[in-house]
Amino acid sequence: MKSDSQIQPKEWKDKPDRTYTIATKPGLKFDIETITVSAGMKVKIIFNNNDDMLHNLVITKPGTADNVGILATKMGLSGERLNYIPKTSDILYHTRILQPKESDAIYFTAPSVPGDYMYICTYPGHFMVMRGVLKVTK
Ligand SMILES: [Cu+2]
Repeated sequence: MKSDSQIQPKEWKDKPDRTYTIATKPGLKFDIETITVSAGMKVKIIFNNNDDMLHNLVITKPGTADNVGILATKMGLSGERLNYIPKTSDILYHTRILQPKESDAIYFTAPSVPGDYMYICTYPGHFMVMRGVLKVTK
């Protein structure tokens, strides 16, 4: 399996507080649809694309997932090259777009504001169903 994992931030002296592995399932699904973390926690998400389609994992600000998905869909032919990541401040963290059987990892500090941060796949046509929630608690 090819892996282009991003590198853990240097300022993290220790391992992430939490590591999650999320995979894809047939029918445009993430196999984990809820993750709960505390505000400010250091999180690593490994994303494995087990499917035979292209997918990414994009974490969005509360209430913005649908708009982000629509923006990505409008990227047209340049979308794949840009990982279907539209230019918007509503995206907090994201993997690259993964070919079938590829894997990627992202490291981030959980938002300081509690709330439901939806994660979606922004490949065109997927965001309506391919979604989960990163729940940030105090
Ligand atoms: Cu997808």
